[in-house]
Amino acid sequence: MNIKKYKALLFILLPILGYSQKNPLELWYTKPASQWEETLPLGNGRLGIMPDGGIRTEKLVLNDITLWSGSSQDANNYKAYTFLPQIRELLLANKNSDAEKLINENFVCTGPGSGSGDGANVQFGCYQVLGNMTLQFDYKTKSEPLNYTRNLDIETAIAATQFTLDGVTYKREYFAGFGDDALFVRLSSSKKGKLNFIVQLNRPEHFKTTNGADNSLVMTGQLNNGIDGKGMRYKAKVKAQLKDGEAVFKNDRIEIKNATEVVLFVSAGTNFKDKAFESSVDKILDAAMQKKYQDQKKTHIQNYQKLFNRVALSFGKSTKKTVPTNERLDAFMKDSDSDTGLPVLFYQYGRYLSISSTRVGLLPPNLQGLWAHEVQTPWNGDYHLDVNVQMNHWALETGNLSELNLPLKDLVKEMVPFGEKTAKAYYNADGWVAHVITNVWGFTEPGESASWGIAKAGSGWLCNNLWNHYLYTSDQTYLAEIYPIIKGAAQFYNSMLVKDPETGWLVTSPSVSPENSFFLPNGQDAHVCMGPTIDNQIVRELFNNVITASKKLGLDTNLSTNLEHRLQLLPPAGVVSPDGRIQEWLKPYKEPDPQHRHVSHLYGLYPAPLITPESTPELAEAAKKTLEVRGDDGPSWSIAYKMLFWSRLKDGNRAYKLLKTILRPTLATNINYGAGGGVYPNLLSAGPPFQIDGNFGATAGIGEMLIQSHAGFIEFLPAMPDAWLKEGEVKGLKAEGNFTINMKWEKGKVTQYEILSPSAEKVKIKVNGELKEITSSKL
Ligand code: FUC
Repeated sequence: MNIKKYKALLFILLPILGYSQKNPLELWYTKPASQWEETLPLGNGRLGIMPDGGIRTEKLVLNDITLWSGSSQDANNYKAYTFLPQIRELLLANKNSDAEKLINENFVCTGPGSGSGDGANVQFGCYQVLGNMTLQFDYKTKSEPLNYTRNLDIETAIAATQFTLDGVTYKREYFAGFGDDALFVRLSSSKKGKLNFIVQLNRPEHFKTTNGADNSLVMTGQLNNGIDGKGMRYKAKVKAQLKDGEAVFKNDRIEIKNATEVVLFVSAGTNFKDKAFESSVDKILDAAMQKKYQDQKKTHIQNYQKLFNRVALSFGKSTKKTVPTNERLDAFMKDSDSDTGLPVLFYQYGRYLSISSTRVGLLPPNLQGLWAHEVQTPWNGDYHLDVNVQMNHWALETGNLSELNLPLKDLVKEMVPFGEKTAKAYYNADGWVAHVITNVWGFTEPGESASWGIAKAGSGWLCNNLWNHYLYTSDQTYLAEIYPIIKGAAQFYNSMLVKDPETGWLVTSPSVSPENSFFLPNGQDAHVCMGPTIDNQIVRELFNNVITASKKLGLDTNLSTNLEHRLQLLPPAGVVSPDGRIQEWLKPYKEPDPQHRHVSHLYGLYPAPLITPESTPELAEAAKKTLEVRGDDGPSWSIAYKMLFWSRLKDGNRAYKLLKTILRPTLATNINYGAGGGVYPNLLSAGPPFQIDGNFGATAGIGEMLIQSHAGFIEFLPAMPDAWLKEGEVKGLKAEGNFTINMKWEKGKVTQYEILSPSAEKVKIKVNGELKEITSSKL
């Protein structure tokens, strides 16, 4: 084979084999974590472990993505629909506050709902920490350690701690297995027999530890279901393999004495969809212990890299790897342009966090992904449907992790029967609806307070995520699977829309613009309204998608004809207010909080493709004004959302400014609704508190700065900041239509590119400002 042919073959094979990473992709520190937000997150999509790297005591927080308190419930108020006419009349008469009162009395969920976000002991429930594994060391010396480092290598999904004490080097290595489905901690000392420590398992409540008959330490318990205490059951089990020394098993501990090397195996599970979870835990542990540690580690790395190495990125050379990550963040605040490696690391960290916090066949990442260290996680660690869970998935398609969208699809599919009951109970409507929050128990009812709980964009917004996966994969079997879901969501909106007499448009009623409020002409502060812009945009987009799907699948001609007719009667994708912004409500109300964190009325700009600079230039201009007034701050997810908006508006420097804002170092953990988002030293995003949507949103934002494909063509480098123009390379990013993109650029110009797809296809692209049609290369 000649060299040219060999090179071509390599180029074709690379997307399958994976790309090697040019930038060192590592987080590292010179001190143990002093609070949980400094610990390093590891996860295999089901089990999580966060080591703090403590020297004399190490605490490792354990998680299982399925571990929820609460239980399935029916919190529908089946009389609610009888109040609907009255609520709507009050809204038509501009008596929004009276409507809100009536909703609070008769139109919210029954019972405590989310428990005001503190729902661990009510039926809504809460995603909880599985437990803590603590290791208490006895080094038999009072000396202080030297050369301490701890790190997380996201190329291998392995963390490590290392230090020297009295001439002995101690090493710990941790990973959440992508081979056997267990957690692994390997400890070693450079001199024989120096490992002396106690292993314990505990959690803040509902636990019992025992000494398993098979030389193990076992923790079991049952969480509160919000009724009689008999909720979800769990089991966590630890076993140890030693080189030298001995392990003594006591009721609440394993005592390791004089060992040179110890591997701790942790297996865990819950009875969420697994009645035999106790024996599953045992089996997984036994299988894991059969293999040599080095083989286990090798399989782990291979399996992880199958996903991770699909994408490689570089914005030129960066030398900042030599600085610990916390100091690197500080330096980035002062001079960001010289560290082009940090945005690459942050992008790949987002992909790492996705791979680690969800897996096909299981649950999507919740508000904290997979990682929680309390029994009352902020906002119940639930699935918020008014931006947060959707944002958790926005980076996946461009980031070539498409299949990780499927757990969300599964969750939504399971919500449908619950949402059908809710649609009937409150609106006497067809189809299904979900409001603002859901959990693993299928909650679809309005939240407990009208001010936020009556938002009804949740189900429609979820359908946008489901649809995007289709756009990127062109998978017709998948389309057939999601069709009943998106059709049911469209049927709901279609059967509950009412005519606004002033404009003649069909709108939702009652609703809210997520979590925001406005002033009525009489000065009263109100939330509840008719036809907030987000609902109008969601209904428009959803109807369009259902029409497209029904035609592709050759189904439901009558329904799609009806939706085509109804589309004509919907409000436009945006209305420009007298002051030049996109109006958030049907009327140009004054706002108590013009810089409110939610920017729901730009849903049509992102994620939906309803507003683009090319197709709707006036609305794009109005979107810019909206964003200028909203400002560039907020909790991290809000900053990330603004980064995405500015990317779609093709302003790379502004998007970059927002990225820098997200990367502001913080250690704050208070619940924040205003300005002040950032990242913790472990690069997890801070609202504060820790909320993973900021990571995933910013990852999506970087993807959107490099490639956009929502407007009928693939645009290369649509929103590049000056700082990244000099040189760069991208391999393996994806565009709509199942295209894989490789490209290189220099001095702001794309110098090389390649578009790959399963079969050669014609595709419109925009490269260096020029729009053209080319044929893709066969993958
Ligand atoms: C919504 C947001 C908050 C927070 C919470 C989980 O209520 O407005 O900022 O992200 O979800």
